[in-house]
Amino acid sequence: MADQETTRGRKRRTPEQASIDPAAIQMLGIADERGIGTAFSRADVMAACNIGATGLCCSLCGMGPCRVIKDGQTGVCGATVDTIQARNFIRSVAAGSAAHSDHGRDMAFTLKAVANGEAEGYAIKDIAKLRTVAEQCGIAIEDRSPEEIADELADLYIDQFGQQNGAIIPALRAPEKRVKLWEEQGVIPRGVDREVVEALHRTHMGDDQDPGHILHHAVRTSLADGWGGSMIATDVSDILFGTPAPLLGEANLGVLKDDMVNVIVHGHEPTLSQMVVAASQDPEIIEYAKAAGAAGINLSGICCTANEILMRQGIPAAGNFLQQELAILTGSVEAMVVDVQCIMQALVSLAENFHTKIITTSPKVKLKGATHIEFEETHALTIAKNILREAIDNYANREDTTIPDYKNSLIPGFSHEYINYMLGGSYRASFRPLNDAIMAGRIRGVAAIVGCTNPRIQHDSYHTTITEELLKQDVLVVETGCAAIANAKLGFLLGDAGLDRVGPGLQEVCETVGIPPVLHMGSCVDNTRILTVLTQMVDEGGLGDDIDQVPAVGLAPEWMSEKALSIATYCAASGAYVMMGGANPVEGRPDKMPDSVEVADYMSAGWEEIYGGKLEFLDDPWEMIRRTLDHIDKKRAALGLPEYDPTIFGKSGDARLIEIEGLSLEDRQAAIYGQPVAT
Ligand code: NFS
Repeated sequence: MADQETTRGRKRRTPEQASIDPAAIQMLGIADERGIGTAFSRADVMAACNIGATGLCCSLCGMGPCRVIKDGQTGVCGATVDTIQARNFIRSVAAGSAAHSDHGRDMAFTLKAVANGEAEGYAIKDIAKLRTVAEQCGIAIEDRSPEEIADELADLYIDQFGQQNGAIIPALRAPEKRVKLWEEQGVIPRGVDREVVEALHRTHMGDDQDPGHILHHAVRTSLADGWGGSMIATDVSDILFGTPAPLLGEANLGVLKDDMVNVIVHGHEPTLSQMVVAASQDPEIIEYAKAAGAAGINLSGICCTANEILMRQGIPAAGNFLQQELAILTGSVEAMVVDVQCIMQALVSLAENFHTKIITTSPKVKLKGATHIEFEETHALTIAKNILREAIDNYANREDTTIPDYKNSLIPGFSHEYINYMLGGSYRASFRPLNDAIMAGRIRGVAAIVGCTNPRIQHDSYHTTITEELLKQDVLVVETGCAAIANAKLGFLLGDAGLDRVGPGLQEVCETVGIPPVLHMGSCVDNTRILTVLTQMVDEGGLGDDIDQVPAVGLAPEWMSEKALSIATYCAASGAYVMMGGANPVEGRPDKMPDSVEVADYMSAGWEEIYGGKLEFLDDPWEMIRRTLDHIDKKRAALGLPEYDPTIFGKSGDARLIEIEGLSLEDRQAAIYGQPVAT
């Protein structure tokens, strides 16, 4: 592709080539003017190593690193390219699974502390969800206080990490047929930590060398994430902070304010950010900000922390992954408060050009040169207030600011509970209308567009190209993570604003139910909500008896993190067709070995045969769109559903009313019912 050629030639891209987001383009211009580097410019001058990027480098022992680039070449130990690629891949899956799951573990510990009155400022917000989840886990709920139930649930969740044998409990929520398949294949995780540790053991020098066998364990390790650690993280976040429901929010750098103390929370775990939200609304803190000459405190988020507080409290998102540096470049950020994951080390040196304080808070993550204020749940609110005071004290040091005048409104908060409710109404929550719409062909199928942004791809461009086209093709889109923020910035996540850009059948459904055509379902750990929706669609009936039969596809068009590889693997093993855009970590073949495609083949055709889902890496958004539609149509045909035909829809709902306006009563009745209605 043209952009990549440019990158390989180590020429700098213009801001317009680097991003499609006008706010990002403006800030990249300022970075260039001031000679300040960003991930975009570093990606331009740092060409990716094409030996490592395509999986041809093994650095697992001191005899190497070995680069397997010639026909017949192996590592010093004899390791073949397939073994090396499978080992590198599972190590990434293990790291991704570990990151999500450790987040889930911390949430479970917070639940335990809250249940025992040991966590300052927290409470059990969603008792209904606590009871539902506890019951699903076999915990008695009758005549017990929320704290008693939460205490037992927390213990059960904590046990899922260290369990040695059996099956982790949340995995059993999958459709019956899927659970049976996993049992037959021997991939149900025994315990979250056990699978991650075993992945590392198996890839130590001299252990597992059969690529298929290694990838088999990659599946088990990833399921420990999606149907284990991440699912626990989502459950506990909802119990403690409330299950999301639609509300109004805003996204992009334009949410920063010139006359207020701007504090950005960046990272992933909602334990800290929720407390910063609470502290920012404290009258004493607001007064403190006013005394410093500001109009108040303006809180916003970056990355998945943004999604957590956006979908629960409507706190604006300043941007997605690639905007963390750009936010600081505005000169208007008093403090960027980070916890874990997706935090660039470059933040500290970048912030030295401005007054911005980078504040680390997790005992697991420190950045040299940053201020460390360690977060402890026992006095969380006090610490959150201290962090905000630190930011307010820094307001006096602010110099010139350039805040881009770009932001867009959105409606986030589509938890699976809410989708169920909105489709059925309060007395009959149900997925029936969604299934019916798919079965009738009003909705052609469903696409989950998720994951990161990556400076090697024009920022936001794959996300938005794919979303835009699939909506025209009547595909309902659900989103999480940085993908959701990318499309929010383009206005797709706001009911009416996006509806003139979607196909006729999908438009009818959106108008009837009152939803945007793109549903924001949360952060990356909340991809588990998508698993739950797919399971409930299967349970509702009419779309087969397992996830692999549902006309649905998963896409991570601009992936970059190891967490994305874990998500992709558990989705494929759950029955979904998953496409990743950009770099393919199992692509490389030594010269003259074009037929040897074992690892890539195994993840595609091999997994499809076993799990009905598959994983592919593609670097062309239009090819991803083509394959998405092909797959959806193939699944529709397999279910015996009518062929997708957009010409038969778009004549009911609001469109119909507009069309018949001005007709006589009889003619209107004839238009609607085929004949006048006798009175
Ligand atoms: Ni997901 Fe969320 Fe964004 Fe990618 Fe990072 S924030 S956990 S990994 S970059 S989507």
